[in-house]
Amino acid sequence: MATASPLPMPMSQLCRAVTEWVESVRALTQPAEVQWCEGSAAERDGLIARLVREGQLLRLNPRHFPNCHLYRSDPGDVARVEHLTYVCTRSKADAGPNNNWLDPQAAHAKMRELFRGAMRSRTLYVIPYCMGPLDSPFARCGVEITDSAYVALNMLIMTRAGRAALERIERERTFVRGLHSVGELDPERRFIMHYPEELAIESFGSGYGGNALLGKKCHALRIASWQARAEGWLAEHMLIVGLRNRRGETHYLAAAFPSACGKTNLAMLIPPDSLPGWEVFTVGDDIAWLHPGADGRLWAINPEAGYFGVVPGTNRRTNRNAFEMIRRDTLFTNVALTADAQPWWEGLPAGTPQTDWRGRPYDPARGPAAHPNSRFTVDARRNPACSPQLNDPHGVPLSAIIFGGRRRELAPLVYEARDWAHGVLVGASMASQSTAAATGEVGVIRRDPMAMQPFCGYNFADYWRHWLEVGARLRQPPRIFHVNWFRQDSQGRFLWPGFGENLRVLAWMIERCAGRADARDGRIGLLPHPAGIDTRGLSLEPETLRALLAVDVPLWRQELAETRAYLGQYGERLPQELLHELDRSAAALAR
Ligand code: GTP
Ligand code: SPV
Ligand code: MN
Repeated sequence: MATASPLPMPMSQLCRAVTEWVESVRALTQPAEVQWCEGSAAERDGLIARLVREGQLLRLNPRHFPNCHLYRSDPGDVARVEHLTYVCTRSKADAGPNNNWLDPQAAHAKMRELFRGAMRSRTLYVIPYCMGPLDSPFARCGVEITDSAYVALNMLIMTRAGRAALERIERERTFVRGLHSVGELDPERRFIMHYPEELAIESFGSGYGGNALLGKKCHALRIASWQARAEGWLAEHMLIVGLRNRRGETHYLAAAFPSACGKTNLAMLIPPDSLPGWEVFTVGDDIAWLHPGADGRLWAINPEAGYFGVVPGTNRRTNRNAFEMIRRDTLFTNVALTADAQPWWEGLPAGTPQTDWRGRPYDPARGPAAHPNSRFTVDARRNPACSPQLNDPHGVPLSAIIFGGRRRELAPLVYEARDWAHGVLVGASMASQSTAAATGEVGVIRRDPMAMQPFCGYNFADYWRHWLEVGARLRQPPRIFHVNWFRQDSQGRFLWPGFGENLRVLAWMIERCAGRADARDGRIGLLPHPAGIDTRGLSLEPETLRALLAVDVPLWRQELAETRAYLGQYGERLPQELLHELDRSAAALAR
Protein backbone atom coordinates (compact mmCIF):
# COMPACT_ATOMS: atom_id res chain seq x y z
CA MET A 1 0.00 0.00 0.00
CA ALA A 2 1.34 3.42 -0.95
CA THR A 3 1.96 5.75 1.96
CA ALA A 4 1.45 9.47 1.58
CA SER A 5 4.76 11.29 1.66
CA PRO A 6 5.03 13.25 4.90
CA LEU A 7 4.59 17.00 4.74
CA PRO A 8 7.93 18.79 4.86
CA MET A 9 8.80 20.08 8.29
CA PRO A 10 7.96 23.78 8.63
CA MET A 11 11.13 25.85 8.28
CA SER A 12 10.45 27.45 11.63
CA GLN A 13 11.08 24.04 13.25
CA LEU A 14 14.01 22.85 11.18
CA CYS A 15 16.89 24.30 13.15
CA ARG A 16 16.61 25.13 16.80
CA ALA A 17 19.46 27.62 16.97
CA VAL A 18 17.90 29.67 14.17
CA THR A 19 14.39 29.44 15.64
CA GLU A 20 15.61 30.64 19.03
CA TRP A 21 17.41 33.57 17.47
CA VAL A 22 14.36 34.51 15.39
CA GLU A 23 12.23 34.38 18.54
CA SER A 24 14.57 36.68 20.43
CA VAL A 25 14.60 39.15 17.53
CA ARG A 26 10.81 38.96 17.30
CA ALA A 27 10.53 39.82 20.97
CA LEU A 28 12.86 42.80 20.53
CA THR A 29 11.54 44.20 17.23
CA GLN A 30 7.79 43.37 17.58
CA PRO A 31 6.90 42.61 13.93
CA ALA A 32 3.28 42.08 12.88
CA GLU A 33 4.20 38.74 11.27
CA VAL A 34 7.12 36.45 10.52
CA GLN A 35 7.77 34.96 7.07
CA TRP A 36 10.38 32.25 6.52
CA CYS A 37 11.77 32.29 2.97
CA GLU A 38 11.73 28.89 1.25
CA GLY A 39 13.58 30.02 -1.87
CA SER A 40 10.95 29.06 -4.44
CA ALA A 41 10.08 30.94 -7.63
CA ALA A 42 6.48 31.30 -6.42
CA GLU A 43 7.72 33.00 -3.28
CA ARG A 44 9.80 35.45 -5.35
CA ASP A 45 6.75 36.23 -7.48
CA GLY A 46 4.71 36.75 -4.32
CA LEU A 47 7.24 39.25 -2.94
CA ILE A 48 7.25 41.12 -6.24
CA ALA A 49 3.44 41.17 -6.34
CA ARG A 50 3.32 42.52 -2.80
CA LEU A 51 5.86 45.26 -3.53
CA VAL A 52 3.99 46.24 -6.72
CA ARG A 53 0.69 46.34 -4.80
CA GLU A 54 2.24 48.55 -2.13
CA GLY A 55 3.61 50.91 -4.77
CA GLN A 56 7.26 50.15 -3.88
CA LEU A 57 8.02 48.41 -7.18
CA LEU A 58 7.06 49.58 -10.62
CA ARG A 59 6.46 47.05 -13.35
CA LEU A 60 8.54 47.96 -16.42
CA ASN A 61 7.31 47.74 -20.01
CA PRO A 62 6.62 43.98 -20.32
CA ARG A 63 6.99 43.94 -24.09
CA HIS A 64 10.61 45.13 -23.97
CA PHE A 65 11.55 44.19 -20.40
CA PRO A 66 9.50 41.15 -19.35
CA ASN A 67 9.37 40.51 -15.62
CA CYS A 68 11.55 43.56 -14.89
CA HIS A 69 10.83 46.02 -12.10
CA LEU A 70 12.04 49.38 -10.85
CA TYR A 71 12.68 50.22 -7.23
CA ARG A 72 13.36 53.80 -6.16
CA SER A 73 15.43 54.23 -3.02
CA ASP A 74 15.02 57.04 -0.59
CA PRO A 75 17.17 59.79 -2.21
CA GLY A 76 19.36 59.88 0.88
CA ASP A 77 20.03 56.15 0.77
CA VAL A 78 21.66 55.28 -2.56
CA ALA A 79 25.20 54.09 -1.72
CA ARG A 80 27.36 52.41 0.90
CA VAL A 81 28.05 54.52 3.97
CA GLU A 82 31.63 53.81 4.94
CA HIS A 83 31.72 56.40 7.75
CA LEU A 84 28.80 54.58 9.45
CA THR A 85 30.29 51.09 9.02
CA TYR A 86 32.12 49.59 12.01
CA VAL A 87 34.17 46.54 12.88
CA CYS A 88 33.56 45.77 16.55
CA THR A 89 36.35 43.56 17.86
CA ARG A 90 37.27 43.22 21.53
CA SER A 91 40.66 44.75 20.80
CA LYS A 92 40.67 47.99 18.80
CA ALA A 93 44.02 47.12 17.24
CA ASP A 94 42.50 44.01 15.65
CA ALA A 95 40.17 46.22 13.59
CA GLY A 96 43.16 48.35 12.58
CA PRO A 97 43.51 51.92 11.30
CA ASN A 98 41.60 50.83 8.19
CA ASN A 99 38.29 50.40 10.07
CA ASN A 100 35.95 52.42 12.25
CA TRP A 101 35.82 50.68 15.59
CA LEU A 102 33.45 50.43 18.52
CA ASP A 103 33.61 48.22 21.58
CA PRO A 104 31.27 45.25 20.90
CA GLN A 105 29.24 45.75 24.08
CA ALA A 106 28.77 49.46 23.44
CA ALA A 107 27.80 48.74 19.84
CA HIS A 108 25.29 46.05 20.83
CA ALA A 109 23.73 48.38 23.41
CA LYS A 110 23.38 51.17 20.86
CA MET A 111 21.87 48.84 18.27
CA ARG A 112 19.48 47.18 20.72
CA GLU A 113 17.84 50.55 21.34
CA LEU A 114 17.51 51.19 17.61
CA PHE A 115 16.00 47.76 16.96
CA ARG A 116 13.58 47.89 19.91
CA GLY A 117 10.07 47.89 18.43
CA ALA A 118 11.50 48.80 15.01
CA MET A 119 9.46 46.22 13.08
CA ARG A 120 6.01 47.11 14.46
CA SER A 121 3.34 46.65 11.76
CA ARG A 122 6.00 45.22 9.43
CA THR A 123 6.79 41.69 8.22
CA LEU A 124 9.95 40.09 9.56
CA TYR A 125 11.54 38.00 6.81
CA VAL A 126 13.88 35.14 7.74
CA ILE A 127 16.30 34.34 4.91
CA PRO A 128 18.65 31.41 5.44
CA TYR A 129 21.32 31.56 2.76
CA CYS A 130 24.45 29.80 1.61
CA MET A 131 27.42 31.73 0.21
CA GLY A 132 28.95 29.35 -2.33
CA PRO A 133 27.60 26.16 -3.93
CA LEU A 134 25.38 24.28 -1.47
CA ASP A 135 27.60 21.20 -1.66
CA SER A 136 30.91 23.05 -1.47
CA PRO A 137 33.24 22.51 1.48
CA PHE A 138 34.25 26.16 1.03
CA ALA A 139 30.70 27.56 1.26
CA ARG A 140 29.53 29.30 4.44
CA CYS A 141 25.98 29.90 5.61
CA GLY A 142 24.15 32.73 7.25
CA VAL A 143 20.66 33.89 8.12
CA GLU A 144 19.48 37.41 7.41
CA ILE A 145 16.50 38.78 9.28
CA THR A 146 15.09 41.90 7.58
CA ASP A 147 11.92 43.98 7.59
CA SER A 148 12.37 44.97 3.94
CA ALA A 149 10.70 42.91 1.22
CA TYR A 150 13.01 44.59 -1.30
CA VAL A 151 16.05 43.37 0.63
CA ALA A 152 14.53 39.88 0.90
CA LEU A 153 13.95 39.81 -2.85
CA ASN A 154 17.53 40.89 -3.55
CA MET A 155 18.92 38.26 -1.18
CA LEU A 156 16.85 35.56 -2.90
CA ILE A 157 18.50 36.52 -6.21
CA MET A 158 22.03 37.16 -4.90
CA THR A 159 22.46 34.02 -2.78
CA ARG A 160 21.42 30.38 -2.66
CA ALA A 161 18.68 31.06 -0.18
CA GLY A 162 15.88 29.09 1.42
CA ARG A 163 15.19 25.62 2.78
CA ALA A 164 18.33 23.92 1.44
CA ALA A 165 20.53 26.52 3.12
CA LEU A 166 18.68 26.03 6.42
CA GLU A 167 19.18 22.27 6.14
CA ARG A 168 22.91 22.84 5.77
CA ILE A 169 22.87 25.16 8.80
CA GLU A 170 21.10 22.45 10.80
CA ARG A 171 23.84 19.97 9.82
CA GLU A 172 26.76 22.37 10.44
CA ARG A 173 25.41 24.07 13.55
CA THR A 174 27.05 27.35 12.65
CA PHE A 175 25.88 30.42 10.75
CA VAL A 176 26.42 34.15 10.49
CA ARG A 177 23.60 36.10 12.15
CA GLY A 178 22.66 39.18 10.15
CA LEU A 179 19.98 41.43 11.60
CA HIS A 180 18.66 44.23 9.41
CA SER A 181 15.96 46.88 9.65
CA VAL A 182 15.43 49.84 7.37
CA GLY A 183 14.31 51.76 10.46
CA GLU A 184 13.16 55.20 9.35
CA LEU A 185 15.99 55.59 6.78
CA ASP A 186 17.27 58.41 8.94
CA PRO A 187 21.00 58.95 8.22
CA GLU A 188 21.39 60.05 11.84
CA ARG A 189 20.14 56.64 12.95
CA ARG A 190 22.07 54.49 10.49
CA PHE A 191 24.84 52.04 11.44
CA ILE A 192 26.36 48.91 9.92
CA MET A 193 28.04 46.93 12.72
CA HIS A 194 30.19 43.82 12.36
CA TYR A 195 31.16 41.48 15.18
CA PRO A 196 33.61 39.04 13.58
CA GLU A 197 34.31 37.28 16.88
CA GLU A 198 30.59 36.48 17.21
CA LEU A 199 29.89 35.91 13.49
CA ALA A 200 27.24 38.61 13.74
CA ILE A 201 26.11 41.69 11.80
CA GLU A 202 23.64 44.42 12.81
CA SER A 203 22.53 46.89 10.15
CA PHE A 204 20.00 49.66 10.78
CA GLY A 205 18.62 52.60 8.83
CA SER A 206 19.52 51.82 5.20
CA GLY A 207 17.94 49.68 2.49
CA TYR A 208 20.79 50.05 -0.01
CA GLY A 209 22.82 47.11 -1.40
CA GLY A 210 26.07 46.79 0.50
CA ASN A 211 24.51 48.26 3.66
CA ALA A 212 21.51 45.94 3.68
CA LEU A 213 22.09 42.75 1.62
CA LEU A 214 24.06 41.30 4.48
CA GLY A 215 25.27 38.19 2.64
CA LYS A 216 27.33 40.37 0.33
CA LYS A 217 29.95 42.79 1.67
CA CYS A 218 29.10 42.37 5.37
CA HIS A 219 29.28 38.56 5.44
CA ALA A 220 31.18 37.46 2.32
CA LEU A 221 33.94 40.04 2.82
CA ARG A 222 34.12 41.59 6.31
CA ILE A 223 33.15 38.55 8.40
CA ALA A 224 34.55 36.03 5.90
CA SER A 225 37.94 37.76 5.69
CA TRP A 226 38.25 37.32 9.45
CA GLN A 227 37.26 33.63 9.26
CA ALA A 228 39.53 33.15 6.26
CA ARG A 229 42.52 34.40 8.18
CA ALA A 230 41.89 31.95 11.01
CA GLU A 231 41.32 29.08 8.56
CA GLY A 232 44.07 29.77 6.01
CA TRP A 233 42.19 31.15 3.01
CA LEU A 234 41.32 34.57 1.52
CA ALA A 235 38.00 36.42 1.02
CA GLU A 236 38.48 39.05 -1.69
CA HIS A 237 36.71 41.81 -3.63
CA MET A 238 37.46 40.07 -6.93
CA LEU A 239 35.82 38.92 -10.13
CA ILE A 240 36.65 35.46 -11.48
CA VAL A 241 36.79 34.89 -15.23
CA GLY A 242 37.79 31.95 -17.44
CA LEU A 243 39.41 32.59 -20.84
CA ARG A 244 39.85 29.95 -23.52
CA ASN A 245 42.47 30.93 -26.06
CA ARG A 246 42.95 29.83 -29.64
CA ARG A 247 45.06 26.89 -28.48
CA GLY A 248 42.10 25.60 -26.49
CA GLU A 249 43.76 26.26 -23.12
CA THR A 250 41.51 27.71 -20.41
CA HIS A 251 43.04 30.05 -17.84
CA TYR A 252 41.19 31.46 -14.86
CA LEU A 253 41.99 34.95 -13.62
CA ALA A 254 40.77 36.83 -10.55
CA ALA A 255 40.83 40.62 -10.45
CA ALA A 256 40.43 43.10 -7.60
CA PHE A 257 39.30 46.56 -8.71
CA PRO A 258 37.63 49.04 -6.34
CA SER A 259 33.88 49.58 -6.44
CA ALA A 260 32.60 50.75 -9.84
CA CYS A 261 36.02 50.24 -11.46
CA GLY A 262 35.20 47.51 -13.95
CA LYS A 263 34.89 44.05 -12.33
CA THR A 264 31.46 43.19 -13.71
CA ASN A 265 32.52 44.40 -17.14
CA LEU A 266 35.78 42.46 -17.23
CA ALA A 267 34.11 39.32 -15.89
CA MET A 268 31.71 39.16 -18.84
CA LEU A 269 33.71 40.78 -21.62
CA ILE A 270 33.06 40.02 -25.27
CA PRO A 271 36.19 39.34 -27.36
CA PRO A 272 36.61 41.90 -30.15
CA ASP A 273 35.93 40.60 -33.67
CA SER A 274 39.59 41.15 -34.52
CA LEU A 275 40.61 38.59 -31.84
CA PRO A 276 38.68 35.55 -33.09
CA GLY A 277 38.82 32.19 -31.37
CA TRP A 278 38.63 33.38 -27.76
CA GLU A 279 35.88 32.38 -25.35
CA VAL A 280 35.02 34.02 -22.04
CA PHE A 281 33.30 32.40 -19.04
CA THR A 282 32.15 34.43 -16.04
CA VAL A 283 32.50 32.67 -12.69
CA GLY A 284 31.95 35.75 -10.52
CA ASP A 285 31.74 39.54 -10.79
CA ASP A 286 32.38 40.89 -7.28
CA ILE A 287 33.59 38.47 -4.60
CA ALA A 288 36.00 35.53 -4.63
CA TRP A 289 36.92 33.09 -1.89
CA LEU A 290 40.40 31.68 -2.51
CA HIS A 291 41.76 28.42 -1.11
CA PRO A 292 45.22 26.90 -1.44
CA GLY A 293 44.69 23.47 -3.00
CA ALA A 294 46.47 20.19 -2.30
CA ASP A 295 48.05 20.62 -5.75
CA GLY A 296 49.82 23.83 -4.66
CA ARG A 297 47.59 26.02 -6.78
CA LEU A 298 45.14 28.67 -5.58
CA TRP A 299 41.45 27.78 -6.17
CA ALA A 300 38.58 30.24 -6.36
CA ILE A 301 34.84 30.06 -5.77
CA ASN A 302 32.25 32.78 -6.22
CA PRO A 303 30.14 32.84 -3.04
CA GLU A 304 27.32 34.69 -4.80
CA ALA A 305 24.55 33.52 -7.14
CA GLY A 306 23.63 36.84 -8.77
CA TYR A 307 24.99 40.21 -9.79
CA PHE A 308 24.27 43.56 -8.16
CA GLY A 309 25.82 45.61 -10.94
CA VAL A 310 26.34 49.22 -11.96
CA VAL A 311 23.82 50.20 -14.68
CA PRO A 312 25.19 53.45 -16.20
CA GLY A 313 27.61 52.87 -19.03
CA THR A 314 26.05 49.52 -19.96
CA ASN A 315 25.16 49.30 -23.63
CA ARG A 316 25.37 46.99 -26.61
CA ARG A 317 28.83 48.26 -27.52
CA THR A 318 30.49 48.32 -24.08
CA ASN A 319 28.98 45.11 -22.71
CA ARG A 320 26.54 43.24 -24.92
CA ASN A 321 26.37 40.34 -22.47
CA ALA A 322 25.17 42.59 -19.65
CA PHE A 323 22.86 44.41 -22.00
CA GLU A 324 21.18 41.13 -22.99
CA MET A 325 21.24 39.82 -19.44
CA ILE A 326 19.20 42.66 -17.96
CA ARG A 327 16.38 42.58 -20.49
CA ARG A 328 14.25 40.17 -18.46
CA ASP A 329 13.81 38.99 -14.85
CA THR A 330 15.79 41.96 -13.58
CA LEU A 331 15.29 44.27 -10.63
CA PHE A 332 16.47 47.82 -11.39
CA THR A 333 17.25 50.28 -8.62
CA ASN A 334 17.33 54.06 -9.22
CA VAL A 335 17.34 54.17 -13.03
CA ALA A 336 15.28 56.68 -15.06
CA LEU A 337 12.16 55.88 -17.12
CA THR A 338 11.11 56.59 -20.70
CA ALA A 339 7.55 57.65 -21.55
CA ASP A 340 6.66 54.01 -22.27
CA ALA A 341 8.04 52.69 -18.95
CA GLN A 342 11.35 51.36 -20.25
CA PRO A 343 14.35 51.80 -17.99
CA TRP A 344 16.83 54.46 -19.12
CA TRP A 345 20.33 55.38 -18.02
CA GLU A 346 23.31 57.46 -19.08
CA GLY A 347 25.33 55.65 -21.74
CA LEU A 348 22.35 54.33 -23.72
CA PRO A 349 22.58 55.50 -27.34
CA ALA A 350 18.80 55.81 -27.76
CA GLY A 351 15.64 56.60 -25.86
CA THR A 352 14.70 59.68 -23.88
CA PRO A 353 14.29 59.85 -20.13
CA GLN A 354 10.94 61.24 -19.07
CA THR A 355 11.17 60.55 -15.35
CA ASP A 356 14.40 60.74 -13.35
CA TRP A 357 15.60 58.23 -10.74
CA ARG A 358 13.67 60.06 -8.05
CA GLY A 359 10.44 59.84 -10.03
CA ARG A 360 10.40 63.53 -10.97
CA PRO A 361 9.99 64.87 -14.53
CA TYR A 362 13.50 64.70 -15.96
CA ASP A 363 15.32 68.04 -15.96
CA PRO A 364 18.99 67.93 -17.02
CA ALA A 365 19.67 70.95 -14.79
CA ARG A 366 19.13 68.63 -11.79
CA GLY A 367 21.85 66.19 -12.80
CA PRO A 368 21.82 62.78 -14.47
CA ALA A 369 18.53 61.01 -15.17
CA ALA A 370 19.68 57.71 -13.66
CA HIS A 371 21.60 57.79 -10.39
CA PRO A 372 25.34 57.25 -11.13
CA ASN A 373 25.18 54.31 -8.70
CA SER A 374 21.95 52.87 -10.10
CA ARG A 375 22.10 49.07 -10.07
CA PHE A 376 20.62 45.91 -11.55
CA THR A 377 20.00 42.74 -9.56
CA VAL A 378 19.89 39.62 -11.69
CA ASP A 379 20.45 35.87 -11.42
CA ALA A 380 23.98 34.92 -12.60
CA ARG A 381 22.49 32.22 -14.83
CA ARG A 382 20.98 34.97 -16.99
CA ASN A 383 24.50 35.94 -18.13
CA PRO A 384 25.07 34.49 -21.63
CA ALA A 385 28.74 33.97 -20.66
CA CYS A 386 28.01 32.29 -17.30
CA SER A 387 30.61 29.60 -16.57
CA PRO A 388 29.47 26.01 -15.97
CA GLN A 389 31.98 26.11 -13.08
CA LEU A 390 29.75 28.55 -11.16
CA ASN A 391 28.45 25.60 -9.16
CA ASP A 392 31.67 23.60 -9.00
CA PRO A 393 32.16 22.85 -5.28
CA HIS A 394 35.96 23.09 -5.61
CA GLY A 395 35.99 26.17 -7.81
CA VAL A 396 38.58 26.96 -10.44
CA PRO A 397 42.40 27.11 -10.30
CA LEU A 398 43.85 30.59 -10.81
CA SER A 399 46.64 31.35 -13.29
CA ALA A 400 46.79 35.01 -12.35
CA ILE A 401 45.59 37.65 -9.92
CA ILE A 402 45.08 41.18 -11.21
CA PHE A 403 44.99 44.38 -9.19
CA GLY A 404 43.82 47.62 -10.71
CA GLY A 405 42.39 51.04 -10.12
CA ARG A 406 41.00 54.09 -11.76
CA ARG A 407 44.05 56.31 -12.25
CA ARG A 408 43.94 59.23 -14.64
CA GLU A 409 47.77 59.20 -14.65
CA LEU A 410 50.81 57.33 -13.35
CA ALA A 411 49.82 53.66 -13.46
CA PRO A 412 50.60 52.10 -16.86
CA LEU A 413 48.14 49.93 -18.77
CA VAL A 414 49.72 46.79 -17.30
CA TYR A 415 52.73 45.55 -15.37
CA GLU A 416 53.63 42.29 -13.69
CA ALA A 417 54.98 41.86 -10.17
CA ARG A 418 58.40 40.23 -9.78
CA ASP A 419 56.98 37.51 -7.53
CA TRP A 420 54.23 36.91 -4.96
CA ALA A 421 55.75 39.09 -2.21
CA HIS A 422 56.20 41.96 -4.65
CA GLY A 423 52.63 41.34 -5.81
CA VAL A 424 51.40 41.74 -2.23
CA LEU A 425 53.15 45.14 -2.13
CA VAL A 426 51.57 46.05 -5.47
CA GLY A 427 48.15 45.20 -4.02
CA ALA A 428 48.85 46.98 -0.74
CA SER A 429 49.92 50.11 -2.66
CA MET A 430 46.70 50.38 -4.66
CA ALA A 431 45.00 53.75 -4.94
CA SER A 432 42.04 54.75 -7.05
CA GLN A 433 39.64 57.61 -7.78
CA SER A 434 36.55 57.40 -5.59
CA THR A 435 33.22 56.52 -7.27
CA ALA A 436 29.49 56.85 -6.62
CA ALA A 437 29.35 53.37 -5.04
CA ALA A 438 30.01 54.98 -1.66
CA THR A 439 28.73 58.30 -0.30
CA GLY A 440 31.17 61.22 -0.44
CA GLU A 441 33.10 63.09 -3.07
CA VAL A 442 33.66 61.35 -6.42
CA GLY A 443 36.95 61.37 -8.36
CA VAL A 444 39.43 61.92 -5.54
CA ILE A 445 42.37 59.53 -5.27
CA ARG A 446 42.33 57.42 -2.16
CA ARG A 447 44.22 54.40 -0.87
CA ASP A 448 42.35 51.18 -1.51
CA PRO A 449 44.66 48.21 -0.88
CA MET A 450 43.52 45.10 -2.77
CA ALA A 451 40.23 47.01 -3.37
CA MET A 452 39.45 45.98 0.24
CA GLN A 453 39.66 49.33 2.09
CA PRO A 454 35.89 49.34 2.74
CA PHE A 455 35.65 45.57 3.24
CA CYS A 456 38.56 44.08 5.18
CA GLY A 457 37.18 42.90 8.54
CA TYR A 458 40.50 43.26 10.38
CA ASN A 459 43.79 45.16 10.57
CA PHE A 460 45.35 45.53 7.11
CA ALA A 461 48.82 44.86 8.54
CA ASP A 462 47.63 41.39 9.65
CA TYR A 463 45.86 40.96 6.32
CA TRP A 464 49.03 41.60 4.32
CA ARG A 465 50.92 39.17 6.55
CA HIS A 466 48.22 36.61 5.88
CA TRP A 467 48.54 37.20 2.12
CA LEU A 468 52.32 36.59 2.38
CA GLU A 469 51.70 33.40 4.37
CA VAL A 470 49.13 32.06 1.92
CA GLY A 471 51.56 32.72 -0.94
CA ALA A 472 54.34 30.88 0.84
CA ARG A 473 52.13 27.78 0.93
CA LEU A 474 51.55 27.74 -2.83
CA ARG A 475 53.85 25.67 -5.03
CA GLN A 476 52.29 27.20 -8.15
CA PRO A 477 51.17 30.66 -7.08
CA PRO A 478 49.22 32.72 -9.58
CA ARG A 479 51.27 35.45 -11.23
CA ILE A 480 50.27 38.92 -10.03
CA PHE A 481 49.61 41.85 -12.39
CA HIS A 482 48.44 45.44 -12.09
CA VAL A 483 46.26 47.14 -14.73
CA ASN A 484 44.81 50.58 -15.36
CA TRP A 485 42.10 50.95 -18.02
CA PHE A 486 41.47 54.57 -17.04
CA ARG A 487 44.48 56.65 -18.16
CA GLN A 488 43.31 59.98 -19.60
CA ASP A 489 44.80 62.61 -21.89
CA SER A 490 44.85 66.33 -21.09
CA GLN A 491 41.32 66.65 -22.51
CA GLY A 492 40.03 63.96 -20.18
CA ARG A 493 39.62 61.33 -22.91
CA PHE A 494 40.46 57.73 -22.06
CA LEU A 495 43.70 56.64 -23.78
CA TRP A 496 42.69 52.98 -23.80
CA PRO A 497 39.39 51.82 -25.37
CA GLY A 498 38.68 49.41 -22.50
CA PHE A 499 35.80 46.92 -22.19
CA GLY A 500 36.18 44.02 -24.69
CA GLU A 501 39.52 45.38 -25.87
CA ASN A 502 40.91 44.64 -22.40
CA LEU A 503 41.22 41.06 -23.65
CA ARG A 504 44.37 42.21 -25.50
CA VAL A 505 46.01 42.83 -22.13
CA LEU A 506 44.67 39.63 -20.59
CA ALA A 507 46.04 37.71 -23.60
CA TRP A 508 49.54 39.01 -22.80
CA MET A 509 49.14 37.91 -19.19
CA ILE A 510 48.10 34.44 -20.27
CA GLU A 511 51.13 34.19 -22.53
CA ARG A 512 53.26 35.20 -19.54
CA CYS A 513 51.60 32.51 -17.42
CA ALA A 514 52.26 29.95 -20.15
CA GLY A 515 55.91 31.08 -20.34
CA ARG A 516 55.59 32.18 -23.96
CA ALA A 517 55.81 35.99 -23.72
CA ASP A 518 58.77 38.08 -22.70
CA ALA A 519 58.78 41.30 -20.73
CA ARG A 520 61.07 44.21 -20.00
CA ASP A 521 62.21 45.42 -16.61
CA GLY A 522 60.21 48.62 -16.12
CA ARG A 523 61.67 49.21 -12.61
CA ILE A 524 58.20 49.10 -11.02
CA GLY A 525 57.82 45.59 -12.37
CA LEU A 526 57.76 43.77 -15.70
CA LEU A 527 56.09 45.41 -18.68
CA PRO A 528 55.21 44.15 -22.14
CA HIS A 529 57.09 45.46 -25.14
CA PRO A 530 54.58 47.43 -27.24
CA ALA A 531 54.66 44.56 -29.74
CA GLY A 532 53.61 42.19 -26.95
CA ILE A 533 50.10 43.69 -26.96
CA ASP A 534 48.13 42.48 -29.98
CA THR A 535 46.59 45.64 -31.46
CA ARG A 536 45.42 44.15 -34.76
CA GLY A 537 42.09 45.66 -35.74
CA LEU A 538 42.39 48.40 -33.13
CA SER A 539 42.81 52.03 -34.14
CA LEU A 540 45.38 53.00 -31.54
CA GLU A 541 48.28 55.29 -32.43
CA PRO A 542 51.66 53.69 -31.70
CA GLU A 543 52.58 56.70 -29.54
CA THR A 544 49.41 56.23 -27.47
CA LEU A 545 50.39 52.63 -26.76
CA ARG A 546 53.91 53.79 -25.87
CA ALA A 547 52.42 56.36 -23.49
CA LEU A 548 50.19 53.69 -21.94
CA LEU A 549 53.22 51.48 -21.33
CA ALA A 550 55.58 54.22 -20.13
CA VAL A 551 56.84 54.48 -16.55
CA ASP A 552 57.35 58.05 -15.34
CA VAL A 553 60.26 57.50 -12.95
CA PRO A 554 60.13 60.82 -11.01
CA LEU A 555 56.37 60.46 -10.51
CA TRP A 556 56.82 56.86 -9.36
CA ARG A 557 59.50 57.89 -6.86
CA GLN A 558 56.96 60.27 -5.38
CA GLU A 559 54.29 57.54 -5.41
CA LEU A 560 56.63 55.20 -3.54
CA ALA A 561 57.32 57.85 -0.91
CA GLU A 562 53.56 58.25 -0.43
CA THR A 563 53.13 54.49 -0.20
CA ARG A 564 55.85 54.35 2.45
CA ALA A 565 54.09 57.05 4.47
CA TYR A 566 50.76 55.24 4.12
CA LEU A 567 52.15 51.87 5.18
CA GLY A 568 53.90 53.62 8.08
CA GLN A 569 50.48 54.07 9.74
CA TYR A 570 50.45 50.35 10.44
CA GLY A 571 53.57 50.62 12.60
CA GLU A 572 55.03 47.56 14.25
CA ARG A 573 52.36 45.22 12.93
CA LEU A 574 53.42 45.77 9.32
CA PRO A 575 55.25 42.68 8.00
CA GLN A 576 58.98 43.40 7.51
CA GLU A 577 58.83 41.58 4.22
CA LEU A 578 56.57 44.28 2.81
CA LEU A 579 59.03 47.00 3.82
CA HIS A 580 61.78 44.94 2.26
CA GLU A 581 59.84 44.83 -1.01
CA LEU A 582 59.33 48.58 -0.79
CA ASP A 583 63.09 49.08 -0.38
CA ARG A 584 63.73 46.85 -3.39
CA SER A 585 61.31 48.90 -5.48
CA ALA A 586 62.87 52.17 -4.26
CA ALA A 587 66.34 50.89 -5.16
CA ALA A 588 65.15 49.96 -8.66
CA LEU A 589 63.71 53.44 -9.15
CA ALA A 590 66.86 55.12 -7.80
CA ARG A 591 69.06 53.54 -10.49
P1 GTP B 1 31.08 47.21 -8.02
O1 GTP B 1 29.84 46.45 -8.37
O2 GTP B 1 30.77 48.56 -7.42
O3 GTP B 1 32.04 46.46 -7.18
O4 GTP B 1 31.78 47.66 -9.41
P2 GTP B 1 32.55 46.90 -10.59
O5 GTP B 1 34.01 46.87 -10.28
O6 GTP B 1 31.91 45.61 -10.92
O7 GTP B 1 32.38 47.96 -11.78
P3 GTP B 1 31.63 47.84 -13.18
O8 GTP B 1 32.17 46.75 -14.06
O9 GTP B 1 30.18 47.83 -12.92
O10 GTP B 1 32.04 49.23 -13.86
C1 GTP B 1 31.74 50.48 -13.30
C2 GTP B 1 31.76 51.57 -14.35
O11 GTP B 1 33.00 51.59 -15.05
C3 GTP B 1 30.67 51.38 -15.40
O12 GTP B 1 30.08 52.61 -15.66
C4 GTP B 1 31.42 50.87 -16.61
O13 GTP B 1 30.79 51.25 -17.81
C5 GTP B 1 32.80 51.50 -16.45
N1 GTP B 1 33.88 50.64 -17.03
C6 GTP B 1 34.03 49.31 -16.84
N2 GTP B 1 35.08 48.83 -17.54
C7 GTP B 1 35.63 49.88 -18.18
C8 GTP B 1 36.75 50.03 -19.05
O14 GTP B 1 37.46 49.07 -19.39
N3 GTP B 1 37.02 51.29 -19.51
C9 GTP B 1 36.25 52.36 -19.16
N4 GTP B 1 36.58 53.55 -19.66
N5 GTP B 1 35.17 52.26 -18.34
C10 GTP B 1 34.87 51.04 -17.86
C1 SPV C 1 30.43 47.83 -4.27
O1 SPV C 1 30.15 48.97 -3.81
O2 SPV C 1 31.61 47.40 -4.34
C2 SPV C 1 29.35 46.96 -4.79
C3 SPV C 1 27.96 47.35 -4.52
O3 SPV C 1 29.63 45.92 -5.35
S1 SPV C 1 27.53 47.00 -2.85
O4 SPV C 1 26.73 45.79 -2.82
O5 SPV C 1 26.72 48.13 -2.39
O6 SPV C 1 28.70 46.83 -2.06
MN1 MN D 1 31.81 45.48 -5.21
